[in-house]
Amino acid sequence: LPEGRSEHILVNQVGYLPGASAQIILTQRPEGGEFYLMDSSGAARLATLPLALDSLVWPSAGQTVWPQEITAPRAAGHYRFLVPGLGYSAPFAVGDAVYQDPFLASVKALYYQRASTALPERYAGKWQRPLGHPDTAALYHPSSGKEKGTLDSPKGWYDAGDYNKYVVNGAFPLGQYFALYEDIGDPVPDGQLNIPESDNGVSDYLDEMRWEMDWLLTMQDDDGGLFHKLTTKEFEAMVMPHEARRQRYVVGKGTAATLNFAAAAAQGARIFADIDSVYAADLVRRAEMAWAWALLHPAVAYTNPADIKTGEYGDKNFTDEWYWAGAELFVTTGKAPYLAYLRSHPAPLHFKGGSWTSFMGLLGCFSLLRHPEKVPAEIYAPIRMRCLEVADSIAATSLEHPYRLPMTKFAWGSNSDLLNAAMVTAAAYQLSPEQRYLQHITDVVDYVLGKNPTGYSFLTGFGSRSPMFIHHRQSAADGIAEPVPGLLSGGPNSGQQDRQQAQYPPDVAPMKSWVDQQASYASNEIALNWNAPLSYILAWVQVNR
Ligand code: 9MR
Repeated sequence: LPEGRSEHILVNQVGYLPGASAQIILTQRPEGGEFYLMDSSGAARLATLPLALDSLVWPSAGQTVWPQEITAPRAAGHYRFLVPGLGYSAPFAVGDAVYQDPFLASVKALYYQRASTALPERYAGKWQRPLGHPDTAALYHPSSGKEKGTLDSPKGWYDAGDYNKYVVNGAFPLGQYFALYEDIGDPVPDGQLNIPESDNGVSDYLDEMRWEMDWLLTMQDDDGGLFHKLTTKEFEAMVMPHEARRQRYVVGKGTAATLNFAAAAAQGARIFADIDSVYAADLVRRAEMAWAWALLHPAVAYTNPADIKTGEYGDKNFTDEWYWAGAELFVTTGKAPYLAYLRSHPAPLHFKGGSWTSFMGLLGCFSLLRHPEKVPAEIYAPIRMRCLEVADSIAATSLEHPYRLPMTKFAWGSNSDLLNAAMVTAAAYQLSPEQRYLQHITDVVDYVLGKNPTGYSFLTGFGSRSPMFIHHRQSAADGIAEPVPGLLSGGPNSGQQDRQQAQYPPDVAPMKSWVDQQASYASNEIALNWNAPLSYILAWVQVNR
């Protein structure tokens, strides 16, 4: 039998829940009719498994694949596969809490993204760093509607590998994080995250969420509308936060930012109600002010002014933003105007490839589905039915794909598109616990953590082969070999918008269009709204399997 680790056996490098049904992929022809489950040292043969010899040519991965069905061992431990003709797989763990460490890291990553604070060694370990971006005096850009003056707008999380703060992509991931809290209860009780607020008697999870919510509140103008973003004119160089000192501006004001804020603040009000009723009441008031502004300005699309070159988060279709805000405001307040909105607008419950641009409406639907006692049956029933239909279609489409994925297009942030799909099947599972939904969810987890054509686990710090050179300014500039842990790389992106800077292999297949290079902002960046559904799914799957 061959020795050594084979690149041609694709497994979840973190591991499996005990007894889980899963698929692994071989990308080279195996020999014989069986393969073996081994202990992690590779010395002891624990089980013999039948080898499926059917192969499939899959051009979008540039591969021929030999998928194998497996059942994870029931006994907790560490294992590998041995495939005759190929060699050993990466090691993987089996256990009830196998995703707990990656989950906690994915939440702790938000702490590492904090603006306006130093990260002392006590909390940040070797990724400690000085304070960056106090953001106490961001200049109003003319596009904000203000002619002069500055805004005091501290806190919040850096959006991604860059240091800007965008309202659209602050509120949206916050909504996804809130969804987890509402679906499974407090996933990180006080004292578990080792952040400065640990041991203050409040959930560490909510302490971390509040860092972002507090910032969003500063971005609301007196008239109720939300400025679009707080940003430099151009992206900073790959330097540490405290070295990134270019002037920051408050830019734009628009319907998408305003409605997303309304939604997240209204949802946050429910979540913070038991912990801080004054804060919660303020969130409701601010959310209603935002909704009122949006009624007066129902379709103000944001586009970058000529002198602003940073991320746009532009979206000209507000259907899903309206629905998300209306749904959260209705569930929180029960007031008639929000109900009227829901009655007169069909739920935008569809899966259009999983991009953030059309996903906010789904968050609204999930909140309605979570509160059957509050939602009139004639609104609830069709949303419930539609959620199951969409999940059925996601699960069925996935079974036709050799990697069991619901899509064939791999765009910017494709990993988040897949995880967003899993959030839909998770919502459906909560309505109707069908095995096929759960299977889809664990298949997505397996893909992200290593069972994908690149052979990498896309989560920094987890898996035997994970990104070392993410497009993330701190990780690039801190002089520490390991990137900040718990960050999800965007994943394969056939668009290769960064091909001038990054080196892709020639003619690389769409599902392999990813490189572990700092320059690759289009495939190997990280972003809040990519970590959010990962955190959701990792915690959710451990509770709901
Ligand atoms: O996630 C965004 C993706 O859908 C867009 O195609 C891309 C280009 O506009 O921008 C992505 O968001 C980036 C944002 O604009 C700026 N911060 C980094 C984000 C992740 O790359």
